Amino acid sequence: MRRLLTLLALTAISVMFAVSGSGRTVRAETPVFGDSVNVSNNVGISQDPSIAVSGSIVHVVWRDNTPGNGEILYARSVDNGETFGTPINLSNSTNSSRLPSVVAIGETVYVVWIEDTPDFYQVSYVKSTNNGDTFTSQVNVSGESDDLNAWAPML
Ligand SMILES: [Ca+2]
Repeated sequence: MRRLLTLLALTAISVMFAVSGSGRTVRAETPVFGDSVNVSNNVGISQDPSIAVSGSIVHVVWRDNTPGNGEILYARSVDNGETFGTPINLSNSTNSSRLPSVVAIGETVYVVWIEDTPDFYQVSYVKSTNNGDTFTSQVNVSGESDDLNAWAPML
C-alpha cells in the first residue's frame, strides 16, 4: 500500500485570537489550512514524521523504506513550508532506522533516531550547523550493550 507523507502548508495556517478590552472574553476563529504538500514524494512507506521550524525554515524528518530498508530521510523548506527540497538520507545504514525526532535552534538542527542493530537498539544522532545544508556523520550516543534497548528518543 502506498502511503504518502503530507504536510500542511504552514504559511496558510491562520489562527487568530482576540481579547476584549476587559480581558475577560477570548475569541478564537476557526483555523484555516492551505493545500497539503507531499514532502516525501516517493513510492515507499513514509511514516513517523517529526517537524521543527526556525524562522522561515521548516525541517522535516521521517522513516522511509524507499531506499530498501528503514532509513531516516530529511527534507527542508526555506519558504515557510510552501515547497520542499529533495529528501536526503541521514541514516544510510543496513539496519532498520526508525522513530526520528528533530529540533532546530537558530541555524543548528539536531536529529536523533533509533538504529535497530542485530543485537540491540541504539540512539543515533546527527547535527547541522548551517540550517540543514549539511549534517555531521552519524554518532551512536547511547553506547553498545546487549543490555541496551533504547527506544523512541525525543528532542
Ligand atoms: Ca537504515
